[in-house]
Amino acid sequence: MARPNEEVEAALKEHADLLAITGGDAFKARAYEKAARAIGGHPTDVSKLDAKGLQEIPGVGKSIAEKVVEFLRTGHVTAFEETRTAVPPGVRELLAIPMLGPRRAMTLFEELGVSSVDELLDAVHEEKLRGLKGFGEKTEENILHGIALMQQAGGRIRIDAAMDVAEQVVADLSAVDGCEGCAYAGSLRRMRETIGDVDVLVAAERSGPFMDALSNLPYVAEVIAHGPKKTSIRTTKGLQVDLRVLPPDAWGGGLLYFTGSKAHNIRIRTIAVREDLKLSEYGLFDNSTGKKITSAAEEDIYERLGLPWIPPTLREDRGEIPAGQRGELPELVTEDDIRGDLHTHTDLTDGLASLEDMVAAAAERGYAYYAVTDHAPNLYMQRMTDAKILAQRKKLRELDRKHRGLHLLHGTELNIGPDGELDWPDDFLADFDLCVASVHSHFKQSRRELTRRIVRACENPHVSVLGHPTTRLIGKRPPVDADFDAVYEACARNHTALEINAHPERLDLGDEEILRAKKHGVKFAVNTDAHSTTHLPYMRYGVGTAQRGWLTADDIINTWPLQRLRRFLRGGSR
Ligand code: DGT
Ligand code: CA
Ligand code: CA
Ligand code: ZN
Repeated sequence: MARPNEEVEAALKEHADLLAITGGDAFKARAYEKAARAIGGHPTDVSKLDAKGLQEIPGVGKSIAEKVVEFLRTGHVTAFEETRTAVPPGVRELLAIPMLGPRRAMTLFEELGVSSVDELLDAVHEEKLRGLKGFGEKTEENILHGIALMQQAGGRIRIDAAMDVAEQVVADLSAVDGCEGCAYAGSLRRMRETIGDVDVLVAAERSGPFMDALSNLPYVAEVIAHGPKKTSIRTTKGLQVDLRVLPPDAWGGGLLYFTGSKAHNIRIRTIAVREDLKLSEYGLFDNSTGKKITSAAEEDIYERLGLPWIPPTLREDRGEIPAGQRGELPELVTEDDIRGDLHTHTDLTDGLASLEDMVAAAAERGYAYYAVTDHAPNLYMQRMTDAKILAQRKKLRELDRKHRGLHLLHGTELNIGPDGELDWPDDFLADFDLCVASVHSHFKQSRRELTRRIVRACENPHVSVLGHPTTRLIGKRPPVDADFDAVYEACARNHTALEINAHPERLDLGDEEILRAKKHGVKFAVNTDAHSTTHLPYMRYGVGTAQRGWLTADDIINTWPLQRLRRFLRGGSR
């Protein structure tokens, strides 16, 4: 995704929040929020557009377009400064707390003088929030929960943001003279759902030029440490990048060590010790003579330890080492195995791109099939009607004829109501090629209610996929409290696939849940839930998460040929 789009999105969103805080025009705040979202999801780089071009983006009028141009030219917007200075930095800090919201942040400041997360915690514990206007019974609990979520995320960042930075650094350092190899390692190579810092490795004879190059990159805000072995910087967005330069003949040893995980490293080091070998970041050595055995490639080191090469996404000490010793590692799904996306939206509901544009982007990705699944009527704010969805079906069938090699499926994303009820009667659902069903509200029901509700939806014969099953938003909203073993059981029994939602904010199911679900013999679908053409490439994060859950292509219905997928969608097992 184009970096400038995200930066503009963040700037406009902040302004919208600050307007809401200062009691400004609510209409104006909403306009900024809408424009922020549209620009964030715009398929092309907005820094290449002038004010006129910007105004062609839905929701961007003349006044906002001019401010975006100024922001892109100077990095700030003069007209925003006044609102910005009216809000103390501490209140801006409060805005980062999930579930608090701008208005309550301002009330806390005005009524209680609270201007930091710590002060807010004190105020809650001293029961000072009770009786404040707009703070209900549950607010205290929600605030404490929001702060806990924020601190749990502990400065870790979303995988897509880390990936953007890592790929940029790798490209920039690969262009430096003397570079014989460059890659990112650490949690990002293992595709963990959040990333603490980015670890980059370079293979080269001399380290100096790379350490200097990193420190001088334009997006570096601070050099934390600069040395011959390791240099660490912080980017303008606050992400730390660690660089290590290795001699080319020690590449494999270094890559293995710095990929981790630490738990995996400790395990394989124990195997080395048993064979009187020593494994370090420099490679594998004979313990008695100190002579180097091998270090150039990861494969050679694993082989000398009696192991096949272990894919980074499995290196978490979750049984991959004994499985490798037995020759029983799974043949992991790859992005190449994915033949289509089964959960996507258009601007008929809350998507940002037209049906035509979404389909063209899917064709561009070389998919064999592609499902359009706009929201159904029970999400009232989306204003779906029978007539609208049927008109879309007709349009989609026509488009399907124009796209050779890409088969279009007409689906919908149903809303699982509080009692597990769905939007349309069964005979209407029967005419869709595919129904995804998801929970979008009533997250706080009791465990029994939630379990019954989700199971009931999965039992509907027309539902083929349970969308974002736990509804968690990483760092923002916890998973719902349901008996997921019962849900997975019901999905297996009813041939309902569990979604692995690939959006980096969701990654739902996550790796641990996938491992648990697989034991029930259930199938999965890796979907992007794209609301814009720029979201389709999120597929890679879904596949990474599926790999971390030890899944093969056979476990995932959207790797299957169309005929087999269709049998599954009709309710058959294979
Ligand atoms: P992160 O950055 O928190 O998302 O997670 P990682 O896994 O990238 O951890 P990081 O950046 O602290 O270190 C990168 C890799 O270096 C880690 O996965 C394994 C290796 N490593 C770091 N410290 C140690 C250590 O004390 N012992 C061992 N065996 N390996 C370590
Ligand atoms: Ca790291
Ligand atoms: Ca690190
Ligand atoms: Zn969706």
